[in-house]
Amino acid sequence: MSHTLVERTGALALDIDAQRLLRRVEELGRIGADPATGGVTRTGFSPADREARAYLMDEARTAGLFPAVDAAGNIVVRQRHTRRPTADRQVVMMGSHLDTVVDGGRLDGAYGVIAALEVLQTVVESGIALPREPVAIAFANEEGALFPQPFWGSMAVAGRIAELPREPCDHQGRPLREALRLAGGDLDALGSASWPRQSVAAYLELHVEQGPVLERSGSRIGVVEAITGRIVLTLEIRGAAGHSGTTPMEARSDALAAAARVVLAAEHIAGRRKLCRVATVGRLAPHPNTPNTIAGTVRMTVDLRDTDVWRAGDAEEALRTMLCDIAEATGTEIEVVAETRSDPVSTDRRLRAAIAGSAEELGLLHEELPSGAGHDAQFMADIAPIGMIFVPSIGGVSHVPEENTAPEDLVAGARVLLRSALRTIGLEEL
Ligand code: HGY
Ligand code: MN
Ligand code: MN
Repeated sequence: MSHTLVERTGALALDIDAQRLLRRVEELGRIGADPATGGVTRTGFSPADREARAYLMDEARTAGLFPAVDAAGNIVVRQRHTRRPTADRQVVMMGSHLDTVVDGGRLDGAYGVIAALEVLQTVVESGIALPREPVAIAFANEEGALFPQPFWGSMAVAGRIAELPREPCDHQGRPLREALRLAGGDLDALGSASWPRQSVAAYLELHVEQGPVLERSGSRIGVVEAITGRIVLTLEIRGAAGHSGTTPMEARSDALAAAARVVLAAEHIAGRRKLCRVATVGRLAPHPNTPNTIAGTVRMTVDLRDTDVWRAGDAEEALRTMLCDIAEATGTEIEVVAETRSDPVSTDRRLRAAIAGSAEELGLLHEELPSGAGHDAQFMADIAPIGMIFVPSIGGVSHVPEENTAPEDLVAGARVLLRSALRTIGLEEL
């Protein structure tokens, strides 16, 4: 692996400021924290998300760096010169997301953003001139927990503007336009958030594993080989509301009873038939949701995942067939009212080698593994080679208040990100 372009600069001797990294992780983790549960809620473009964004931009400015918000609401942090990147003035981008799920953890996304800022600040403070500019980014609305377009910001950077809803709304139908403006974005200028072709030489994302693999094997670093594909169908089930006491069973079109069958169908598709790796109903909203009224409508989501796009497709087809059968059996109408898709992607061989080589140089046991979670990296793969670094999750849990990673692993991951970024910046053949 030739990274001589950087070796001569002495940059590979740089180290991050571990205490600064851990301080920022803790400070950021307090924003949107719920003392009752210990969880963090910073759904995309919510007031808590805006507070976290302001924190990141303040830290960047204090570090003498230049944060800027693009039209999609992404925060891009650069060093002094802000010349527009082009194919012959490339950047190496590092980042993740600040937004969270509801009552989630303080590391999912946020850790990767703080580590990217730490790496950028370390390089800029060294004064070492590098052949490519390192850039840190906080992608907007990766989770899609409030406004249900996950990977919003990375889709915009990757130029997938056409795939974004024209007038996006949250789950209650409230428009995104104003919330995006308050975050510094502009719904009418989304196209300006995409980066010129070839301007990003590579994208690296550091993230907590969110699963049990590294903890079980004892590896300190995960070299991600592929990121799962994901299909999320939003269903509307329409039955007939009615009095729970006076409506005979045979005269009902119970939307919630139909929804229950959909939940079991999703479990059956992945759990029993194993058509895809996992299937989950995470959101289920009956109306009117009162004890003595038969539910007239239900809104729910079905999340299907697999690293093989054909298997995910087979699972979707099986589900759609089962939805027809359930509708007929329950006398309801079941409509797919929205769907979001992200294809499985592989990481770049050269970046995997840079990550593995960096872990080895730092004496850290590492292994290759797939990601069962989706990440902004899988959209950045549209415009650049991608690499992903995992650190162990204690108990293998995430998207819950108990999400945690040992401080020494947080520091180790950031050190691998620094070294991998420097190796990548020095790669002649990108
Ligand atoms: O859902 C996911 O896989 C990620 O957390 N957005
Ligand atoms: Mn997540
Ligand atoms: Mn994440």
